[in-house]
Amino acid sequence: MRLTVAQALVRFLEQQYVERDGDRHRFFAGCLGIFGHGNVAGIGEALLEASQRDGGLSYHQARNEQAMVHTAIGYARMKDRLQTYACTSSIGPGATNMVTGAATATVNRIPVLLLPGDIFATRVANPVLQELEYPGSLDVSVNDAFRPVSRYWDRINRPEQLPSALLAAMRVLTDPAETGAVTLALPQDVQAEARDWPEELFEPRTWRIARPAPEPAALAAATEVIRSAKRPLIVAGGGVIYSDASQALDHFASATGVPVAETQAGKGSLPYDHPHAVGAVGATGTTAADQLAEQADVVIGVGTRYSDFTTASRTAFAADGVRFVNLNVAAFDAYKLSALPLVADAREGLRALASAVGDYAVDATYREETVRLAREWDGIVQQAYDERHRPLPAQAEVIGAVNETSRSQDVVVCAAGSMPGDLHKLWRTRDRKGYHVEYGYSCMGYEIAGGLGVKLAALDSDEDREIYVMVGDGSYLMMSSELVTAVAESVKLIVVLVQNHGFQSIGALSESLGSQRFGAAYRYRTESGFDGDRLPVDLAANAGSLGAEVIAVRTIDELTDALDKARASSRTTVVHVETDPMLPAPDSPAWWDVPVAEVATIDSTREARAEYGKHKQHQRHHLGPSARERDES
Ligand SMILES: Cc1ncc(C[n+]2csc(CCOP(=O)(O)OP(=O)(O)O)c2C)c(N)n1
Ligand SMILES: [Mg+2]
Repeated sequence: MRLTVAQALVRFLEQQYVERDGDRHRFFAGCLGIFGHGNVAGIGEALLEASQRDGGLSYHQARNEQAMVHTAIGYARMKDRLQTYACTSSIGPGATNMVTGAATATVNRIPVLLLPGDIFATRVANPVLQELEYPGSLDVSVNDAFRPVSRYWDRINRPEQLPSALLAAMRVLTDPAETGAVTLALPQDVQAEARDWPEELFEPRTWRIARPAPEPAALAAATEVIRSAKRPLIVAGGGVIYSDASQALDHFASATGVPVAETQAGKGSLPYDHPHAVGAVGATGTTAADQLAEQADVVIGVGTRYSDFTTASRTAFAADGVRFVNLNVAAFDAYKLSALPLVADAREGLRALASAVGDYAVDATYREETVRLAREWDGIVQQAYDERHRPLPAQAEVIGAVNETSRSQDVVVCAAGSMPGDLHKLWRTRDRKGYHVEYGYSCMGYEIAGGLGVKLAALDSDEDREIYVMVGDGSYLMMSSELVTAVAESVKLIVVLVQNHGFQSIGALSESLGSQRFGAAYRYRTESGFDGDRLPVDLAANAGSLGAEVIAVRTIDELTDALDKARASSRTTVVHVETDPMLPAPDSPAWWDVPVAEVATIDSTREARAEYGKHKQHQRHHLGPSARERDES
């Protein structure tokens, strides 16, 4: 078949399928893109042809290249990584705008295929517009910046290279241990070059998503440690969700009585009111999970990468001789914290463990303790939901109103600011896909664009889900552009825009570290800093100008009414609510390691440094069971 490189690439993408548990479907839902001279006549032309044939790859116009990667991530995460979008950009700034998106995907282990245009392979006309010339090598372009943030990176300098690059890209995208951003840089001249391709390249190809089983010896060792545990705790991460292991987790926890705590990506592994759920763990954890973590003798990590938020910067698991058993499909994560590694799919691993531990169960007092602690925390949550602060509500009340007016299958989406921590602790998740907080990269600007991807995924799966995007004023200002895309695609989102006049999460952090909220508020500059009046910024008017319906509210009662209206509407609706940033949500005493200046002229900094030093003493390296324990065993 005689096709251009771009036409061949698009035809190949159309024929890629994945299969898991007997379910087979296309891997690419479509291609998001913004055109410029680096892709308009190459990939752009190929997508135009695709739009004119049955089953051709669909094209979706985005407003910002970073945002379109977020949309692809939101989609792929909602689809448990079994389906995603490709993203095409021009060269130069269009391409580098995607670098942050690539990092977001790779940190979160979410598959996205990035197709940045690249400078001429032939170099006849160089430097092309937007080419950054690197005097030390004409082989370098800005697209080399994708290398460290991609799990596979390639540049197609000759048409003949395309087939092997495509197969390598698919292997990585569909490998649960390897997956992340895959970047194929496409020089703009090569995209338009034609060649005779072998027919086999365009035949349907099915990639089976592996569910590796644990190795018997590793399973036996893990079983022995778990059976010896008096105060075990499961830390459920994103891997539980992607592997669709909630039922297996429920079964394991119910049979053994081991309590289940959740990371940000793992929240929703069990419903919040499951008898063995103890909620969020770590720096933004519940008092229940964090107290159990502190005293746990065996921590069973399932599908978690143990970020510093999960381990409270390695202070959460404080018991002498605490051991870790890590069930993870990626060996890299399974070996963390000197754990006994169980390299396997989460669902298969949990099933194997459930049968291997036999009649093991925690004793009744521990079980009662976990239930009591979880119940106590739930009471604290209800109180936080029900406070009626005046004149402005607390953020926790806003979360409560959204939670209580949403249905169990609806999805809350968030990424950065003070809301992710509050949601982690306070959101009552009732559906395994009901909680979608991007906290691997905590990328401001993910919220609306990511929410759009979540909604597209729900629509494609014929699922009736409202998507509640919760976004701070800071994140909104950084990237609200995809409201326009949602309007253009007639995809409905409910956006709850929380106005608190600045980067208040960082303000609170700054204050706690003795830096006096420096640079965190949105105010006019005066001679002494940004401490003048509040800015006359009207984000409600801004959202309206982008084509969304807007409802501005002042109280929680008004918010509840507005949320009802937003749900009844068929259009994307932004609910604007102002909150009091000085009303923090309830929390556990957990710590987060953010270093404070060792010397300073400012008293508040010196005091914070002294406090910092105290916390540092509790930080653990987790290099393995102590020598004494090794001798005993
Ligand atoms: C792209 C990006 N830049 C900077 C940060 C650091 N950061 C984390 S939260 C935050 C402030 C967010 O402000 P807003 O959305 O208003 O939420 P609030 O903190 O007020 O709750 C900043 C600057 C980040 N996470 N992402
Ligand atoms: Mg804010």
